[in-house]
Amino acid sequence: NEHRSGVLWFTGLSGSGKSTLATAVEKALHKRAVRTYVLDGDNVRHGLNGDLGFSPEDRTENIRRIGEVAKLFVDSGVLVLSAFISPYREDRKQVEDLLQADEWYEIYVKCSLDECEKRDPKGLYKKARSGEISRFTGVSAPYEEPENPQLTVETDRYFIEECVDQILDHLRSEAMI
Ligand code: GGZ
Repeated sequence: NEHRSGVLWFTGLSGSGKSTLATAVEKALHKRAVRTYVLDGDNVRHGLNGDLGFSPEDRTENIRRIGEVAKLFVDSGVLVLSAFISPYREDRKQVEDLLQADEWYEIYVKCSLDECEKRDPKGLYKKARSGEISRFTGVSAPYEEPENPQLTVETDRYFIEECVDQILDHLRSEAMI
């Protein structure tokens, strides 16, 4: 099964659904025999980036290393699905610049802060509001929305399955799969 390697870069607030979407898209791609790898906090922030926190400098370094790792996977022919807040436009641009134009797909996982806070799956927004967690994205740290993402999926308006279909349609239209 022919497919081009590249990076689907999911960016958005905590609780917007980045990892859920990346995993669901991966499952759909596996049915089409596409080789994939999901990079997210679970497999990166504990190991490779275990030394990094959430200061602006650490977030930048977090994204830089993830970008380099994603590039290695792309070189090996894999389609990478990366799910990090990646709040800074400049940091995302640095990753984009590591790749060829047709290897980079920025996907904005758009969800209102209000809805993310309602979901609050790990209770982190609550802790951020009470001050127990400082510099929390959307509450006490910035999130810079993408200006020209290849695709925006609105998880507060559509079901996850619909967002997955939107992403697959886009990949097909780009002859990625
Ligand atoms: C934002 C934080 C913070 C702070 C811990 N700000 O919903 P989660 O829990 O599972 O996803 C969030 C994750 C963000 O890590 P990233 O590597 O994606 O961030 S960045 O791209 O900005 O480097 C959240 C948890 O870590 N978390 N403290 N202060 N999210």
